[in-house]
Amino acid sequence: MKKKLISLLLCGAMAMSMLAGCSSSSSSTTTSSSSESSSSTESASEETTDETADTTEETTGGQYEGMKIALVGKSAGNAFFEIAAATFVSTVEAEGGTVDVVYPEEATADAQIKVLDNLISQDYDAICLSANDTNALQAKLEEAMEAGIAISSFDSAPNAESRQIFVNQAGTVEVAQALVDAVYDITGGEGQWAILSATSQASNQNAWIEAMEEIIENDDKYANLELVEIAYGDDEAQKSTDQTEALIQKYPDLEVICAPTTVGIAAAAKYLQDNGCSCKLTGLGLPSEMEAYTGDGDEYSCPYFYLWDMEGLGTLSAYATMALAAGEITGALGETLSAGELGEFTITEADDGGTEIVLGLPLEFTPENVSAYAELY
Ligand code: RAM
Repeated sequence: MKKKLISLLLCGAMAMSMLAGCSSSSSSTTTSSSSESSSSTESASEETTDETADTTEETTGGQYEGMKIALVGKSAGNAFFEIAAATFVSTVEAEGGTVDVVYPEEATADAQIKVLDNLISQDYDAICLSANDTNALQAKLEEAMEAGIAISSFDSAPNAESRQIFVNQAGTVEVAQALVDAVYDITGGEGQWAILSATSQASNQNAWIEAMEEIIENDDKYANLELVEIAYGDDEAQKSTDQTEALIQKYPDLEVICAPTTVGIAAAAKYLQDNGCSCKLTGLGLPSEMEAYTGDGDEYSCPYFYLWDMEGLGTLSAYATMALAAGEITGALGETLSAGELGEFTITEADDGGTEIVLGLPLEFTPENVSAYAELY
């Protein structure tokens, strides 16, 4: 609260600033690594071509020899998917299979349907996808399953009828609870906060937001937190920056923005820090993109944030997809999956009535550990 007070006072002195709650220049911030960080996300909306992983490397004659898998992300140019894809691909290749990593032209269901249309005719054993929409992909994914293609999902789940299994990076409620508690802690338990999400249709972001709202409604502890708006930056860096600016202008007393998207949080972190805003930030981010903005001092926009084991996500998704395609699991409740070094997992019931495998708990990134994690992802 003391830190908050000081930064409010600093900002108060600049009440004439065009940006409510922010100082007018970026003089107190480090900008070199900031721009590096944003450039990796800025390209997200521009890279639109299908990207195919190099599948020509020698395989090792593993237990899934010749298996052909497609991995479909939400959109191109998002480092989150590139990182998850890297371990997914290496895990499958080590077992003798191949992976084509394909990104839709934009983060929409229609663009993913186009991708799926193309993949269905190409003899894949399995498709593993992060869904841009909960229900809109159902007909196309059912068509794929009828054609004999195993359908798994990771990161963002299509509805229960559209998939055989969902690899959930961290329990939905656990993620929501961590974020709500961070907002509570950073605001000091009361005040205005806003959510900066990805697209309005994103299954995973909507599941987290719904769970956050439920937690807040059902516990008086959070009664003094006022959620003023849910804004959507569409997992595009520029749009996320614009949405952050709009929130700051619209709500001069805004205390915290929670961005449950790696693209959104990185864009907001840079904006808030460069403009010396008193509004702080938390959410889900990549340590490598958030390192420059994470710190205890007033000059940093983010005190701490969360994500999960990114390498584990790629690895577990790969093992689940291979086991499904090989018929070793069907995705039914109670089945077990052996995921190499990650160990054994049991298939459990997901909140939407389908099944899932949960990788683990959310990881917290603080000023103390962010640099070490930034070397990983
Ligand atoms: C973005 C994507 C992804 C989400 C992360 C946290 O990169 O929206 O689906 O899991 O953020």
